[in-house]
Amino acid sequence: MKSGVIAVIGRPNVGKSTLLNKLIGEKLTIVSPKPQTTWQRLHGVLTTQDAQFVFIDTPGLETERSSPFISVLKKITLSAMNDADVIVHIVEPFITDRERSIEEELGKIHDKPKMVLINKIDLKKDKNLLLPVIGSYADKAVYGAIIPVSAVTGEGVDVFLKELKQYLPNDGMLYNEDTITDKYEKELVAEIVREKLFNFTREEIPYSVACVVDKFDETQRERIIRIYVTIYVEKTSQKGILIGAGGSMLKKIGTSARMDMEKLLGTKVYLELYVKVKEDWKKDKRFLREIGLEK
Ligand SMILES: Nc1nc2c(ncn2[C@@H]2O[C@H](COP(=O)(O)OP(=O)(O)OP(=O)(O)O)[C@@H](O)[C@H]2O)c(=O)[nH]1
Ligand SMILES: [Mg+2]
Repeated sequence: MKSGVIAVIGRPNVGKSTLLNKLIGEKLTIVSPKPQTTWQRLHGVLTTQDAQFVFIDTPGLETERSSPFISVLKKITLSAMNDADVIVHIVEPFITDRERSIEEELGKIHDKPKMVLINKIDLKKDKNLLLPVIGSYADKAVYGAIIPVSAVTGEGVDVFLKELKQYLPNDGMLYNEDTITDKYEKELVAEIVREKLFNFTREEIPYSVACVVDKFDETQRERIIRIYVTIYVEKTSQKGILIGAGGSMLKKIGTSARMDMEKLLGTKVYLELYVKVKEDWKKDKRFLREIGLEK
């Protein structure tokens, strides 16, 4: 049995989280069409007959903008890269200076194998158009393998796992064979609410909210789990938008989140959402620790 830890990195929105969910075959980590959806690192564990792959989903690497919060996210990605045995750089089927800048950073890491996955190939009808893209990632000889994949259709994922297996350094397993993640259910449900905020709200709102599970009551688990979540926003004006006219927005978020939670937890869920204002929560180290974004 071979095993190893694989950091899945890349620019925001390239499909890192979608790929991790596809690999594990469960919706573990949240996905949205907006950049910078993932804030946490999350382990997704895939155990096959002769190998155990521990994938780490990471926040997207922002190469052009900077802010104290972007630095917090970057630190999380760097820590995952540090802890990993293999680094997998996810890109879309093109190359720009932003991919080049990540490639350059990876070129400085000599003690770990690196691969690049060219994702979203389902969007390229003419596969011949991929050849120059593959060529441009081969240019600098940073990557041990360059593999076209689609995290949505699953195309290329087998080839990727086969190649990746050769790089796994350990003998034996790192996690129990039936473990699929390092996160508690309570942490996963907070993320589900955040995903709905990313999918249903606009502009700065999704980037201003943090979700905390105040209570996760599973004393009657067979019948129902009762979950109470507080959504923290940065400004009073955001609270109004989030609640919506007559509570309509909050209701929409709650219904959709509850359905996903029921799927994840395999039982009925009663969900209550509260909205509170917490100015400058992004600068509050203690709060960031509480939601798992600081050590
Ligand atoms: N067509 C297509 N869309 C994809 C594919 N993979 C991901 N997407 C879409 O790309 C968008 C971003 O996906 P995510 O998985 O959230 O991307 P991410 O890299 O985790 O993004 P951050 O967490 O923001 O860094 C979503 O709308 C996905 O549905 C793919 O293989 N094909
Ligand atoms: Mg993500």
